[in-house]
Amino acid sequence: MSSVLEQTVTLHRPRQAAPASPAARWSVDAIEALFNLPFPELMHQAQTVHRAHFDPTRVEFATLLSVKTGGCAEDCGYCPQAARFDTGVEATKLMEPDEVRLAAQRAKDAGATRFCMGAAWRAPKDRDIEKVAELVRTVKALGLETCATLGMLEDGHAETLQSAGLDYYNHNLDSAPDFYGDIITTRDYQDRLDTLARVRSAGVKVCCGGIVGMGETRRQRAGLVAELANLTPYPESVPINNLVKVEGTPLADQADLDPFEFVRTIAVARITMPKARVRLSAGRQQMGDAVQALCFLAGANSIFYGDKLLTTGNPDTGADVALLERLGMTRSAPEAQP
Ligand code: SAM
Ligand code: DTB
Ligand code: SF4
Repeated sequence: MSSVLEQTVTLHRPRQAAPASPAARWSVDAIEALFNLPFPELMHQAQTVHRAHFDPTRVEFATLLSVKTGGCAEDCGYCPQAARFDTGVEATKLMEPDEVRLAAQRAKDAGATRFCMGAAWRAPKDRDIEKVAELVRTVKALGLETCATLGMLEDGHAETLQSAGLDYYNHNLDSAPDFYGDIITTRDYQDRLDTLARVRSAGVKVCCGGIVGMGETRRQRAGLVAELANLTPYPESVPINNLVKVEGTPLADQADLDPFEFVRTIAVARITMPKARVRLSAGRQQMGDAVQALCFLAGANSIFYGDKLLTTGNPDTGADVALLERLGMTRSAPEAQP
């Protein structure tokens, strides 16, 4: 048996070295081994990586707006906006630029630096893209960073959005490839990867993450992080969502994920994608302040800021400002706009 000293020394030595070059791939085994580390060791590694690239006291505020809600043809098992689930979400048409301008101005006045527009589409049509491009121009003119999440893109769509001033496109892989089919059947993993490739080649930055707490195993959480970290390059923004259980969806009665497992997921995302904005995304309202603080310590440096996510609740802005203040933290300053 090893001595206490030997055990301590082992614990303080990183057990899982990062891949040698950016092109090297993270194996699921290596990522699962990070998940399996003792919590203090995992947190230490995550904080070391975080501090090498970011000021750990700063958090980005990104505000979401659902510009086209509900009525979606897809069957994503977590989603309140799928038409086939009876969730009480009413379908709306795409919002007009004036309405979006007002919401974006309010978000900016409240301290947001990024504004993300979500639409419940399987895939936008050419004319939808033209209309969203107008919304992007409107938001960009206010001096905010722009992001959109509209579903699968066809050739040329990402280029049109890029020309309008889109900074980021959000399209999540959502889960590990070997769990994905349990949650979504109407589009496959490769469709998602194809959209991400189109976004990347148009010169739009990639925002891509997933959801945990859907009944996946720890190895499958490692599988999701491996897919994200092995994208070349890895996404600039990585939203980690904790499932929001919505009545009427197939996942409404899913058992809660251990909060420490959520914190571990944030830490592992931070270690494997050192320069990404790791966003503590959906699920904060159900999480409590202490778990959120642990997520910041694990390397999360972005939140969705505003009373609503797309259709479900989010902590109110005053509570978020107060939480950061209690922690001696502040929001990130806007990044330089080109
Ligand atoms: N329809 C587009 C799509 O699927 O790409 C864009 C909007 S969709 C609502 C954006 C993301 O929100 C999903 O990929 C999923 O990760 C997240 N999301 C949706 N419902 C959620 C829930 N109940 N809990 C946590 N995250 C959720
Ligand atoms: C992301 O990863 N999470 C956000 C955003 N990207 C679009 C959406 C969360 C949605 C939570 C459920 C709802 O409010 O409808
Ligand atoms: Fe539709 Fe997106 Fe919801 Fe899936 S996640 S049902 S594609 S809105």
